[in-house]
Amino acid sequence: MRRRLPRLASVLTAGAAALMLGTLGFIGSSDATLADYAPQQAAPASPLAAAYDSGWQAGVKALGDGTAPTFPNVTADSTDPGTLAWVDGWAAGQAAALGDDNGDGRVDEDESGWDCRTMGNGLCGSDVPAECERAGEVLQLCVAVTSRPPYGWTNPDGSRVDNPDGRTQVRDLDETPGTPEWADALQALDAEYREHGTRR
Ligand SMILES: [Ca+2]
Repeated sequence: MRRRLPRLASVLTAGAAALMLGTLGFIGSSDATLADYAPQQAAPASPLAAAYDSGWQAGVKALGDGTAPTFPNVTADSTDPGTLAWVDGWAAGQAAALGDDNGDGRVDEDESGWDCRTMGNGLCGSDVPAECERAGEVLQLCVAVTSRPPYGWTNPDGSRVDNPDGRTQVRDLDETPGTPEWADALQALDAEYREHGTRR
């Protein structure tokens, strides 16, 4: 998690915050007031900055260990500049805590809050061998095939088949990585391993 300093400039984008207040039931059932979130440190230069900073702290506190942004449950005048600054601070504080670098409410793969172990396909860059870099939609299949050890089997007629490890097999494919034909070839390698990979 990374914390950035509050940016007062985003108070100027308060129009977006007002829309959020209007559409998400901000005015309504309530068990807290703005007074509950009074600034806990020396007052910044202006009331708007103080409201923003207070909102930031309240937002981070309300987020706790959560992984998705939340909305403040307080009653306030949604046209008041101080309220808008406070809500702006709330959203910015949560975005910073979550690592949602562009503040769009979602942590995407290229953002600092992304955890490759638990998000998306659960694969981290270091888990993806070079042979699978262009795998696209069949990435997981490719990673599975390339993870396999060398294996072989003896046919009923006595002939012997020995396959190299999965990475070598994928590298040796004639098809161009990323094409449907290549995906079909991966499927074939996978099927062959499932059929023969545990026999000796
Ligand atoms: Ca984002």
